[in-house]
Amino acid sequence: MLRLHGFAVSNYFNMVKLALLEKGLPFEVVQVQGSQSEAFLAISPRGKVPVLQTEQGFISETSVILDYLEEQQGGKPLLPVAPFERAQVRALMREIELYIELPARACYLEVFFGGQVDPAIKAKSRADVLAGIAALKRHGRFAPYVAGDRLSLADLYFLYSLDLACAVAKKLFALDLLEDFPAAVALFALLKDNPHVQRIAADKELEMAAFLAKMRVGP
Ligand SMILES: N[C@@H](CCC(=O)N[C@@H](CS)C(=O)NCC(=O)O)C(=O)O
Repeated sequence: MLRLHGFAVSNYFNMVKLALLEKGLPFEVVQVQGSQSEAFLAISPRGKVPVLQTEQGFISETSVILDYLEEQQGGKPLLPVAPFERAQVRALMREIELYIELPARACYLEVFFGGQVDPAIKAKSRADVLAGIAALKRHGRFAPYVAGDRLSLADLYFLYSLDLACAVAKKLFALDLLEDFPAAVALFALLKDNPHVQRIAADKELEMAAFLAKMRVGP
């Protein structure tokens, strides 16, 4: 059986978990946080979660795990069949990851863990996240899902990245990223009704307080 290593507060872990649940693939969770311990680096070269354990070995990097599940394991497809449409989904995934999640991540220390982020990094994060949101407005179809009329891998990146970027923008920049983005608001509402999304949110809630306490660096 597939084993998914990670923890319920991790947004990347939750992307893979939602894919597994949507596909109806059996899996078990191995509870672990990313680390630089020798033992963990042996299964995840950069020490990050998620990691998928298969019969052949370990796979790290969320987008690669998602591709593997798509190619190998059957279940409900989360990529379209036509190569051009698949490319659009993959481009949207990449755009959300590189231009929204990663710039927002530069500020998680201050927003969630009580630390301080250098003002220059915050200014760059603000500009980059705004440019990323503009790109998503340009490229996303929101019909009603990010890439069209079906749930796809792009929705997993949307769901578990935009929420964090919104928290960063609200707390550090007093900005509402969804203010002029009604299609994104509607998609969040739609996804919130999905029972697998609800289960993941409940699992996350159970672990949240302990995780925040463990990560806290400030007063
Ligand atoms: N590029 C990685 C990013 C995964 C990632 O950032 N995971 C975080 C948890 S959400 C992590 O493991 N952080 C621990 C660390 O950086 O030491 C992926 O796509 O899977």
